[in-house]
Amino acid sequence: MLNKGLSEEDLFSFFAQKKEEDLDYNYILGSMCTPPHPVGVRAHGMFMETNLGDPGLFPGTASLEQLLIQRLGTLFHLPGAGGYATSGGTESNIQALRCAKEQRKQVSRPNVVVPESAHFSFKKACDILCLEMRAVPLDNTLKMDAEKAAEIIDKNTVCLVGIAGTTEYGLVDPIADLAEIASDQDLFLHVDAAFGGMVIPFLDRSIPFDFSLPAVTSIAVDPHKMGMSTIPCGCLLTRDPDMLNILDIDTPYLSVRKEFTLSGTRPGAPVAAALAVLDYLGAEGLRAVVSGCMKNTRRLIDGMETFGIQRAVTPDVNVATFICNDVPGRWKVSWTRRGHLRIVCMPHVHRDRIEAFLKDIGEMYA
Ligand code: 0PR
Repeated sequence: MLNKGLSEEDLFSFFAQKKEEDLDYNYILGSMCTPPHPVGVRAHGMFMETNLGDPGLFPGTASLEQLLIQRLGTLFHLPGAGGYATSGGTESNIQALRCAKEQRKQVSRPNVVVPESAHFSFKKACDILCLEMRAVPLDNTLKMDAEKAAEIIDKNTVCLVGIAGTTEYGLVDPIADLAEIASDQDLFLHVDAAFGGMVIPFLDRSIPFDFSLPAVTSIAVDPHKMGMSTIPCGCLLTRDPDMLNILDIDTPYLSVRKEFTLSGTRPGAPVAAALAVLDYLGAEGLRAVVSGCMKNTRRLIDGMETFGIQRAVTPDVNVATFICNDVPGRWKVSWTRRGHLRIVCMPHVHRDRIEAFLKDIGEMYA
């Protein structure tokens, strides 16, 4: 701690210098984050001091959270869905598994069945909740093999998980097949649509993944990814609007008597930002964003293949992967655990960025 405070000028010139050290989004091709939409930034600024952890003090902000959940529930074909705003996919997945475990309290050695492609947040969740994580192998298209999932499920399984928009390959697991299994075995089915939830509803092609499948119990979706809100904003949606109450604990001195959230203090600002972006763009605007991202994904894949760099899979959403070992240094890409080059065509990855990348990589492989 400094003894004497800095002048505002010195402080912010230091901060500006630090900000300079951060990478430029113009060259970031491997992230699921994107600069927030300007209306999101404006809304965030308006609600900076609000705390949803004590909603009775901020009833206006709390009603924005309800609106956000209502909008997303409607998008997922269930306007009356329950849920709340989390800090992101990790918290949503933890909370879904907490509910699933709590619903089957009598199971002494509970397990969760997830695809091998599941995000590492499930490892954290299982670790915290003392759940055994059973990974289901993928089929040759790198999607969860539903038949194998059915074989791995047993009487101690408390939750089946499918991914709608896998982190590494942008694929949607066969959620309709998983829903059939879940319905036959009366299982909790959680869909991790942290990335895909804001993409799949706006694709030209319809892919079943949401509450339109009666067996889907809960869905994780992150406005801070394709929803262009400020960070952090995830949402957990539940078919039963009261489901989360199973996690209620007493909060005797707050403006509410009980809470089911994982965090105590929760920021209202990114929640307002998420709603602002949804309501400003509307379905039409979001469809245009997704359509642009998908066009760029296809252009990238076509362009790479003209250089002989083959795609690893044909993605369902805007994540492109390639059999490729190296890219020109200034581009920040990522690599999957199978060693494939991975590029996420987020909203900031405009067509001119794709063309600039293709030009660079074309020269490298020429
Ligand atoms: N589920 C899925 C399908 C995800 O892709 C992610 C994050 C999560 C859950 C967890 O979400 P939170 O990170 O919001 O808790 N996927 C990205 C990833 O691991 C997160 C990310 C974003 C990482 C930007 C790096 C980065 O630069 O790739």
